[in-house]
Amino acid sequence: MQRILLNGLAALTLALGPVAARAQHHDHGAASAAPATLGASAAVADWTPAELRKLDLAALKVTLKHGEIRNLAMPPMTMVFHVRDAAQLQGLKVGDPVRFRAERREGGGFVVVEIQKAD
Ligand SMILES: [Cu+2]
Repeated sequence: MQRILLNGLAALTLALGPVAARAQHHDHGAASAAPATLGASAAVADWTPAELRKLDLAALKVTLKHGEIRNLAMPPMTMVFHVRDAAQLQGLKVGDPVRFRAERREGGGFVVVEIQKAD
């Protein structure tokens, strides 16, 4: 009985193996294709998903709970960013899902060069 079960599992693993391998290759292909569709802006700074946690219009600062920022080699975290242009914060409110592009700022810290509400 147990022998039959093990044989069954082995057959299942063999059957699923190639499917899993193909799925991984598919994901990898999709990820590497993404920067090409974003065009030149991807070379400047990647779009990163985040949640808007705090807005300080007077100080031109936002607190973002952000995903990995590839162009800054930064892992996901919650932190404060400077904002270059206050106009980009119009229509955004705390709790909004957003996407943004950030760069290292002259004089320290990081600056959001573009931010928009995510769908
Ligand atoms: Cu960060």
